[in-house]
Amino acid sequence: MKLKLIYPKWPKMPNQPEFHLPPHGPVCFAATLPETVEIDFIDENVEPLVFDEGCDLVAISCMLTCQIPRGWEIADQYRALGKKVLFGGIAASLHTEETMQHADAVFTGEAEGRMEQVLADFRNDDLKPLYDFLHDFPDTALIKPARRDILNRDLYNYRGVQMVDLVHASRGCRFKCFPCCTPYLGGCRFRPRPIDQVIEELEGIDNNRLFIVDNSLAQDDQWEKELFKAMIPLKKKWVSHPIKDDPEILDLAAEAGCWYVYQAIFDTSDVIRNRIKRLKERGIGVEGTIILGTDDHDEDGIKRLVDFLMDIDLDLAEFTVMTPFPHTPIREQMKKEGRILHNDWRKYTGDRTVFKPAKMSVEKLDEMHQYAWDTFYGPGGKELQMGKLYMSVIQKEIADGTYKRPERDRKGWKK
Ligand code: B12
Ligand code: SF4
Repeated sequence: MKLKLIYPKWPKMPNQPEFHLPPHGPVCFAATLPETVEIDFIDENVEPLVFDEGCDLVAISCMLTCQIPRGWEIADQYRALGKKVLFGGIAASLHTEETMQHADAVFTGEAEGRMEQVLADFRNDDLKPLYDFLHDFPDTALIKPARRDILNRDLYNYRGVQMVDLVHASRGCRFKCFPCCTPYLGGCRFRPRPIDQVIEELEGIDNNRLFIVDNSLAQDDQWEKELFKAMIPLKKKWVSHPIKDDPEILDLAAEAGCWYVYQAIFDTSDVIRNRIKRLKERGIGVEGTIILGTDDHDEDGIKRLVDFLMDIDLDLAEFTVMTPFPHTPIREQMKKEGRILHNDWRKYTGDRTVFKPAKMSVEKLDEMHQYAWDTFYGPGGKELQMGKLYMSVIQKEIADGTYKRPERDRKGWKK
């Protein structure tokens, strides 16, 4: 059976350098399919989609709200050609009813252990409009190594620099932060994968640089310590969401190759200042993720926050405008207050204001968002700072003998 698996294009944030990471949802989904399924994968962010008919079933994987309208367009076009279309991924779970209008079947939730039935229904011409597994979580031991072999790896490097490969060691999140839909999707119970399976997957990835995309690694101290200890011999270099701010765990993370972490920064407190200091003392870089436009932010507050970020010497900052994504606590609150301006999902990119801010106009918040990027990075933009972080990883790799120089051919950089 031939399956065309598509990851639709989404609008990138103009302040971000134009690089692409290999998608993770589609390769994890691919790992849930029987080997008899022949997969033709297209990531429309890095290559053009050709509407060919040489497939039995079209599967569309969407992660972001701003990506799903393009998914619907693709589905409509394929269905007009007489092809059956199956949707899945995070955004399909967040926009289920709308997506059902463009699909023969929508799958919500996690796919491990569920695809045999869906494929059997397809073969019997009996696809159900909805396969709802949203809050029925599979055993994490069923998660197999992602099918990275379906990716065209040459498309995921940036000016000759090897980008990261994505991997995850757990699902679910114990926390319930106001802007986040992850508890709705993955549940509020931390669900780690068996560590030996994670290590086996890491060993099999032909890339020394990884992005561990788990929601937060700071969910279970014992598990986190065991994971980092098991990772030390691999000598991988990795980026992740927060790790626990605990001296022993931070030491282990550094030893296990932690290169930099994403750290949400909401205020200018000493708690944040000291947390960043402890990471940097261990050679771990920090990319702050900063949401602008919360109800306590006015123009002055945002200026003070940006000054603080420069003062604590963050390596990178990612500024987004608060966005009421579906199934988040903040959306529920704003709906009640009548502050959501529209549901034009293509504009839910995280870099434009789609709600009425409490202490500013919409235009002022957009202006302050740009102010934050320009002031923090100056004329070199994020590219210059990213270059520095990549130099730091190259130095770490040279120090432990894992550095591989990129190859070059006549046309330019290869890998
Ligand atoms: C990795 C990640 C990224 C990476 C993506 C890299 C890449 N190329 O894929 C990067 C860093 C680029 C990114 C960016 C952003 N992200 Co992000 N990201 C994530 C994260 C942490 C993990 C996603 C993931 O890989 N999960 C693991 C995989 C295995 O799970 P999965 O995709 O659900 O796949 C399973 C099933 O869904 C199913 N499945 C998948 N595909 C298919 C297809 C079919 C046909 C079927 C049947 C099943 C199926 O099978 C898989 C195995 O069970 C999620 C949070 C989360 N925990 O999910 C946020 C998340 C998706 N991101 C989010 C956001 C907000 C963003 C940003 C907008 C802003 C930001 N700063 O966070 C930016 C995008 C800005 C822009 N416009 O450019 C939100 C989404 C909000 C929304 N509704 O759009 C999330 C949910 C986090 C949150 N805080 O709420 N992100
Ligand atoms: S923002 Fe991170 S820590 Fe908070 S609920 Fe979402 S995934 Fe969990």
